[in-house]
Amino acid sequence: MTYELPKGFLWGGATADFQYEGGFSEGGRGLSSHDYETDGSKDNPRHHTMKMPDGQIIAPRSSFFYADPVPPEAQPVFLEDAYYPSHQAVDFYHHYKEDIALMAGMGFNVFRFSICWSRIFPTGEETEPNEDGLAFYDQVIDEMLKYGMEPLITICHDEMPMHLALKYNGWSSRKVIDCYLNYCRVLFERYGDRCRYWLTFNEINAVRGFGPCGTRESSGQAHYQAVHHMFVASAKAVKLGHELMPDSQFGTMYAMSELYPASCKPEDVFHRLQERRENWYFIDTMGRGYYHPYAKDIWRRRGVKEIVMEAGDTEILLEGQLDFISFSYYRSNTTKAGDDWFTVGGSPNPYLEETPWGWPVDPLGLRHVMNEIYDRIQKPIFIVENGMGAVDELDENGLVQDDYRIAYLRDHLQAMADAINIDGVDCLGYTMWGPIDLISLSTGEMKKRYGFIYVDMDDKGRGSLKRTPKKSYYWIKEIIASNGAKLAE
Ligand code: BGP
Repeated sequence: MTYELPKGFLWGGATADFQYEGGFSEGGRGLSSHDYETDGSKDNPRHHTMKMPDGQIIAPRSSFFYADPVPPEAQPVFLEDAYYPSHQAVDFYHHYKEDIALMAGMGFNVFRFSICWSRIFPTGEETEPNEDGLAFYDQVIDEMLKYGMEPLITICHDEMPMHLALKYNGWSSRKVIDCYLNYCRVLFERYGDRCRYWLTFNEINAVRGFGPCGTRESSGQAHYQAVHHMFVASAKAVKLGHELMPDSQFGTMYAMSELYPASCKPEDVFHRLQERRENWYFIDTMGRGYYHPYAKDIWRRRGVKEIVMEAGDTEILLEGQLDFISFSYYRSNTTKAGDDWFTVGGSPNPYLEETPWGWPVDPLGLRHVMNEIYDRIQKPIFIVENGMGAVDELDENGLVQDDYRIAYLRDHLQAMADAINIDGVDCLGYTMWGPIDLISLSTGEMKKRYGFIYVDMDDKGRGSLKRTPKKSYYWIKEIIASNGAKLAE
């Protein structure tokens, strides 16, 4: 069986503004909810730096699954001795021409990036957008189009203007839906003539805590209410987008690890179903346009008393269904009765190797997930993140010989091609995470690198920021040029 993919398959890379763009105080950009999040490491979680009214500094953990609650009276503060990776990131803001040319050099025909909401609406509540911010993304889009690269735009990648997070407690308020739609309208009117593919949110099923969805509490009630507002906002954005841009196609992005029961013990298998539904909850609601009956069981188990809905919410969920289902896939997880991803964590899988950051490597899991999603929601899918975070060392010639990355990507791309060519899954494309090294979301490090292109920068932002293609750069170029056929070699 060939690994060659159907004609028109989209090959590219994916990034997020606060991990890649930098330029945080330039071009009229407002503060974003990740801006006061410190760096960290695998064993040292990232923090928000906050000040209490009595001057006491507090540092709640910001890691999304285990985020600490943020007291309502706490205000963000920048500390002189802290490092905030989003401020410079790897400076796409000033390197976009060079970076896009490098991506074009690999043959990318799509590039996924996120627009920084506070670059367009600095507080989220202005009546007029920030023209400098809009002009920046005009230049980025035009530069991509020069090379025949389709933009795939994430409207909201785990962030929001700080002002909205503080004033409204993020997505827990319906007010934020209006702010978001205002923002979407501006994007659609400005870029709709050049951009077809849109994602309303990133990893909507994973966002918890103050950074990603802006709520100060990480409790089930606050979280699921905020998520309901995000569902409504997404559906309204899809409807508006289809009206303003008839050729547009919309997805929302989900974090989709494979999930195995730790044994064939019926209790473990049933527990796997319940844990899996914590993810299906998001895909089912947005892909089908209504809450599945099992939602009530999730709310009960997660301590949700009631999801407050307004008249029209049910209708809009149906009207604003997604056109395709997009997801990230990095790893698999294993679960047994008594495990809880949000509290206890999962179980080890003795059959799989792990990356240096402890993420099990599981290419066949990708094929399985693609099938599961496509069987469930009969809409095209789109893999919009995949890749391996690794420590890259420069050799004596200043090059990175990243055979481990090539092996990871080859195995995952072969699995993807099998899902398409053998299992018949309709997949629009594949965008590898972080084609140019960027800041890690979970740890805030630079050391955890994903790219085909090395960036000379360390964990504290020191370095020339020089970009150098790695061995994998030349490998993926060949794979893309053959539309996958060379994966067989
Ligand atoms: C996803 C996010 C990305 C990205 C990626 C890799 O959850 O959508 O923003 O960073 O994971 O994770 P990390 O950077 O923590 O290695």
